[in-house]
Parts: sequence; structure tokens; C-alpha cells
Amino acid sequence: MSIASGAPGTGGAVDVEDAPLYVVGDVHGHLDELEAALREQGLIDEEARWSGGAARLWFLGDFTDRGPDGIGVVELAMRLAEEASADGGSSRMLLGNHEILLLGVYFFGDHPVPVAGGATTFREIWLRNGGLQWDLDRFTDAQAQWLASQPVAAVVDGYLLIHSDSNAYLEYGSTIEDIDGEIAEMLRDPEPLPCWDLFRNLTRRGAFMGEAGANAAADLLGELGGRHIVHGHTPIPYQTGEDPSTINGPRVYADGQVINLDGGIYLGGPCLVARLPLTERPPAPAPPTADEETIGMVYDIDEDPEYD
Ligand SMILES: [Mn+2]
Repeated sequence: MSIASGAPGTGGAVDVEDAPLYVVGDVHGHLDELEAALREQGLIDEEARWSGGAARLWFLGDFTDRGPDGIGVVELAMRLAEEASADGGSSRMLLGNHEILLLGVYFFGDHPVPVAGGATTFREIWLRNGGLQWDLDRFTDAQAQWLASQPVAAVVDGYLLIHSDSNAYLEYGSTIEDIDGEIAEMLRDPEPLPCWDLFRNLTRRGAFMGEAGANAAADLLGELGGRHIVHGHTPIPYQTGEDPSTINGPRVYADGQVINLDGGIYLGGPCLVARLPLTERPPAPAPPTADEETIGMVYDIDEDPEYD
């Protein structure tokens, strides 16, 4: 199923599934790097206007925090959605945990929320995870409303697109439609605790790593559809122990079922934009410097206050 099949301007003449499909990993406020990467793929022009024609572009979420211009990224995504649609293409996004955190701090900044051993606030967690006051100062009702109406998962051309390398999505339903519907309903009139729970759920990671990873990936694909999972959220260097500056493409793992597109931009890695299917298999990564399970555990949310 193609979510984009209803895009205007494509009726009849072009089989939309033949239009090129691109996916963008976590941006975290790195607007200049994002624009450069989209331009390199021919998706935007020198003025950052859509130039991708009928192409289909999906952002995997985490537009804000940790980088200089998160709201600039939101603005670009909102504008590209309109421009691409008008041009017979599409530019869509998925919500990541940082979009939920931004909505949380915007609506409920100082509201107490529970953590192990006590209470904290959205603002505290947001600040601890790279929240930047100048982003919040520029964030508007219209942007909040737009973000709140975006999906968390989609299946496009056999790719299950999700932000987090997690099966927590199943907490909200057993089909894409149910999951997106349930979360959209919740975000239409958000309450602090469901919003906090959603943030926490979308911070989970590592489900497809290690010995049980391939089975977990197959299970999620079996539930939600698609032949491959495409995710962001967990920087490739966290998974492999590689130097972020040496990352030069997506990471394929879990017996070839899973593609990680988070280059770790705020660690000094690249903003990854990949055309699917991956035509060029990325060069073999350096062997992990430590056991995968060990690396994954370091970033377990219960042990680490950071929520990538
Ligand atoms: Mn994330």
C-alpha cells in the first residue's frame, strides 16, 4: 500500500509507485546539512524549493533539539509538503520522540510527570535532551497543530517506516491505521500523561539488535506489514561503535531486514537521505568494537537520562 497514492497531480498518468522514494533520518536542527543532503539528491533547488517532481520523500522525525535550527527544519518540512504535493510528488513525515517532547513542553512545560524515583517535568526532560529555548520561542500554534496531525508509522513500497527501533508502536494498535488513528486522536486534545507515555514509548530502542533482533524485526513486519523496517532514532555509531565522522550511508542489519538511517548528526555524523531500494549497498561497516548487546544497553532509557 502506498500512503502517497492519493497525492494530487498523479492521477492516471504516472503510477505513483514508480516515482522515486527517499527517506531522511534524524535532523535535530541541522537545517543546513539537511538542505545540502536534499539538494544533492535533486529534491530541492538552490532556494530550497521542491524540485523533486513526482518523487516521494519521507522524514523519519526528530526535527528539533540538539542542533541550531529545529524550527527551521519544521518550517522547511511544512513548506515542502505543500510544494511537493502541488508538483505531483509528496513530502511526508513521521513523528519522532522529540516532536512529542516539543508538543509536551509547549502544552505542559511545568506539569509534573513521573519518572523512576520521583517526578520531573516536560521542560526538565526537554532541556536535558537538547531542548533549545529559541526553538520553543519560535514554535507556533499552527506548527503544533500540523505536527500533532502527522502519523507515527507508514508502509510505503514494502518498507515499514517508523522513527524508533522499537515495537512499542504495538501499544497503540495492531495495524498501521489503528496506531496512527489512536495517536492522532490522543494528540487532537492532548493530556499530559498520555503525551508523556507516548514520548517514553517512542524513546525505546534496540529491539532489532543482537541475537533476538532478526526475529523481533520479522514479528513487527508480520504485524504491521512491509518487507523491511526503516528507522532512525538510534545513531548508527551507537549501534556499531564507529566514529560518527566515518558514517557514509545507512546501516542494514538484522539479517538484511532493517535499515537504520540515523547517521548521528549531532555527534558529528551525516544527515542521511537514502533512495529506496538501496541501489548501492553501503560499504561494509567496521566490525563493532564491542558486543552489540553491550552497546545497546549503554543507551537503555532506564539507565541513561538521554532520550535520543
Ligand atoms: Mn528519536
